[in-house]
Amino acid sequence: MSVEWGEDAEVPTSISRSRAALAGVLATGAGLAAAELVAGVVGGAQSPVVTVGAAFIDVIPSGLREFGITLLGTADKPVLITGILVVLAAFGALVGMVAARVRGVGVALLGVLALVGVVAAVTRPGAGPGAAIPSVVAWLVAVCVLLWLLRMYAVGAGREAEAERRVTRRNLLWTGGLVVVGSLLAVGVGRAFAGRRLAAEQARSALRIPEPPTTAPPARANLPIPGITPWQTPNDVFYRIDTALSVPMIDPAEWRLRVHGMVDRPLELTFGDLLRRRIVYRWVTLTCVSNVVGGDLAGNALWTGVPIADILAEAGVHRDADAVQSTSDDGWTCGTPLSALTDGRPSLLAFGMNGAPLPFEHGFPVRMVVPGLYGYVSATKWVVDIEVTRFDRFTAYWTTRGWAEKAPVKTASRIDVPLTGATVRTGRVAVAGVAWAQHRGITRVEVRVDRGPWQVARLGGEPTKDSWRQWVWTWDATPGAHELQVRATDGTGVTQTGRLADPVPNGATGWHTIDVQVS
Ligand SMILES: Nc1nc2c(c(=O)[nH]1)N[C@H]1C(S)=C(S)[C@@H](COP(=O)(O)O)O[C@H]1N2
Ligand SMILES: [Mo]
Repeated sequence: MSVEWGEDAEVPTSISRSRAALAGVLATGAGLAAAELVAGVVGGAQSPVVTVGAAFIDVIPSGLREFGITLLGTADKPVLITGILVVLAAFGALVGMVAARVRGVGVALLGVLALVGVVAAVTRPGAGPGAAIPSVVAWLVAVCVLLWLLRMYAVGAGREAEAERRVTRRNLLWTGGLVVVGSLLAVGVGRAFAGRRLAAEQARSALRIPEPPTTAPPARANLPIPGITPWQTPNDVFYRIDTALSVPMIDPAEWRLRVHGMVDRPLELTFGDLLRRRIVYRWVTLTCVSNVVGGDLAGNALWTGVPIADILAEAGVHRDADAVQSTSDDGWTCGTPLSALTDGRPSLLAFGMNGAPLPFEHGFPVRMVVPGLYGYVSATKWVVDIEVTRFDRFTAYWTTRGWAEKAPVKTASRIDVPLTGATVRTGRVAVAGVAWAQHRGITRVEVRVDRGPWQVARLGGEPTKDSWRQWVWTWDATPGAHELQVRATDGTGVTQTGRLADPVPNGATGWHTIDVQVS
């Protein structure tokens, strides 16, 4: 077997054109198959063949497009896809033959192909940067397979060439078979994922959830300051944090929630069961423990859901329990103090966000929302299991990785305008932002300039103490370089500490500080 692996530089090797072409076709196919797999698994990404087809339809002259549709009718799409595959196969054959002579040029040609896929994908309407992933993976896989096959198919030019030829003929069969079977598997798995995704997407679009009386923010919550963070965060810009490489795509018809552990009556709830319960609408600001001082890992939304307390009461929680361990569909775990779920605050099993069904990335069909606790200890998305237990009996996902077991939100405030580093005009300047201390509320925000005396800011309305609050302070700015700082005081009368602390293990502290130029 030394032939396959011992291809040392002194022995000239050769490879027939047909074998090289075959290697190129197989490699291109393997790359595309890998892309199908990735596109199926990764949300927001699509098969390059499909995206290139769609882009092609968009760029050809409309006359030609109409002609194609008239000529082919409903067969136009299969014909287009077949056409793309034929072109790809021809291109793959060419790549193989070129690469047999100069590896680098073959690799580059595959790169050009991948680039077409990337450009087609990221220019699709609504495409995110993730849309490029399948084509990039396709390129990497195609290159690896190509280099491997060329190596396996090469024949030494020396005396033993005939024996080698027999070996490589065998290689041809098993390597080719391996690539074909692997590719088919990848396509199959990718398609299965994509099918599940499609079913969940259709189920979400068809889903009707109870509508809140209004999704508009309460009057006075928003201050009329240009550049300030809107009090309500729209779903599509709401920060997203989770460990899910592939967003769980759950059909609500198949969703079940187990409620068990230290309870008298374990429950299993369907989505329909949830809809038939007492439903509430609550504004709650979510924040991430990883948020740095001045950071933007926070958002405020109107959540529709069922109070977790109602469900726990029905299950009958044992007196000696002190925690709930919740688990997501993808196995992420979270530990929440029982008290935060039963003390009357609006801790919800939420299925609506700003009036719409939860977006998939935010936990569709059902997630937890608990005001006053950081997300990693309360806000389980895609929740499927709630176990009433004790903190001394389990360790949740982030707690095993060095984060605190319990993590109430720390009082925080942020300057949104002016931006740090900005240049503003001398005179009256609106310094404004948001402050949060969920479930304690914000009662005062103060600003200081160049470490001078603290000045009290005007606050926006506070429809609930579970949401953040806007604030504004009018600064009489004088020319030169200045430093601005903000601090907030919560409903218990405690003022935010200026001591700097990192997010690890239980949340950052410190006053948000910015520098501005006044001219
Ligand atoms: N299933 C699951 N739920 C999760 C997480 C996760 O990784 N997996 N991350 C948590 C963290 S750390 C935060 S800050 C919030 C963020 O919620 P969002 O993405 O809707 O803003 O979700 C929480 N819920
Ligand atoms: Mo988080």
